[in-house]
Amino acid sequence: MSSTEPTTSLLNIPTSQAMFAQARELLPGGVNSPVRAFRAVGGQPLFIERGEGAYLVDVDGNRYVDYIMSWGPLILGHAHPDVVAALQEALPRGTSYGAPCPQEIELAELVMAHMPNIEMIRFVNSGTEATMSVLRLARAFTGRNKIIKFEGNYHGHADMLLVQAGSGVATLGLPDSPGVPAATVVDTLTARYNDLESVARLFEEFPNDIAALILEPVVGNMGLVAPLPEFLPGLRQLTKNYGALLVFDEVMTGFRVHPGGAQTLFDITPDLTALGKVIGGGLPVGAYGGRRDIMEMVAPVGPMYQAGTLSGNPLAMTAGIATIRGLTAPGVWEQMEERGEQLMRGLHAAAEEQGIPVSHSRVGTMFGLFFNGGPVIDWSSAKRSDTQRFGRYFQSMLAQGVYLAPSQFEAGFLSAAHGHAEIEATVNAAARAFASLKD
Ligand code: HOZ
Repeated sequence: MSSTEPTTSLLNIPTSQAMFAQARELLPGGVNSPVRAFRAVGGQPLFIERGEGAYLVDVDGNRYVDYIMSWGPLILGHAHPDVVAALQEALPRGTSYGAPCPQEIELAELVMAHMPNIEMIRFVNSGTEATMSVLRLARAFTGRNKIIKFEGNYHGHADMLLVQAGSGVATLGLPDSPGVPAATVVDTLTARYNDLESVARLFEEFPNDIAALILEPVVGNMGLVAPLPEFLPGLRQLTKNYGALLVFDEVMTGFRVHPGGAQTLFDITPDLTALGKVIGGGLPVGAYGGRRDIMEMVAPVGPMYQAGTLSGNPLAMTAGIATIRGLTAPGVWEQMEERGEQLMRGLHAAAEEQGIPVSHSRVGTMFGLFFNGGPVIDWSSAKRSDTQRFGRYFQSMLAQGVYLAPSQFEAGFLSAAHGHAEIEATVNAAARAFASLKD
């Protein structure tokens, strides 16, 4: 893995270049979230003027088919008319009340209708808040302190979870972070994704100490890595055997791999679930929920404290409601699956034709492409990918108007706005990009 200093871009982006120079004086790395800085792929980030359906338009007027979709939330595409109309209707009535509002009930009911394992829910403001809070709850409920997480899984940036993490920290080669006191991670145990033995060993070593096992049921933060068939049922059994809670971090996979999340797709009942992204339709949101007996530990019903000024605010709730209604409207999901299949078939054929070894996968509306002959089943196999080659592929795609995540270790996201034409253009661009990699 290498981190490349910004280089001259192939693109005509003078305004973005000027803005980046200015932003670097004001914001660390010129960005507000590290992976956006393009450090792993060279070049520099684009400054975005607007989003329209499947497209992003930068401040220099260049258009790109977008496969980041704000890192997942925009499953209906940018500025979807129903989401915009709902927000326009809600906005004049205020942005935040710091008091209950009807939209909280509506979104809670909608989420639970699709994820029946969630019997009660608490809305928060980000995925990081959701995972941090859900683990406090798991510890409170079980009276135990240790948690298990997997190498290459990313659950936001709470101290206790910045251990062997994926996403930006994996991209930048910083799987652990300075500033995290050793005491806060002493109870964080790590296992290998898709390796039940590695989990069983931890339970054997600490049979009465593990409060919860948290995972991305389909990992979207080390590229896209799906669970092997026996993995999730095996985790359910192990956690049950040892009295630990199974926590699905579906911040990314919720309403993305299936309208009912990975828990519905794989028919597994976690005790607790963390959500974010899609349920806020592009506004800041997170949530955690699950078994009623556990959720009743949350204050003010129970003693586990967690609070938030903007939690459940009417705008985020409104965007989430409109987004979930849109993605579950007749035919919408099926069409996204179809487009996803078309994209994967096209990428596979193009790579094969050029003799470029890749390993690709798709689960619902998330996809990944590793420059790696595969199989990719865990962080060790993911990190064997040719990241230099990914960087060249990324730059070629960008220059051809396709905006991918600027890291080998992030997933791609489809939306309902990606039509046949966008997919075809993407596959044609990829064919040219793969051809250029042979030089
Ligand atoms: N954690 C997200 C990527 N897996 C967020 C990245 C960003 O917003 O820059």
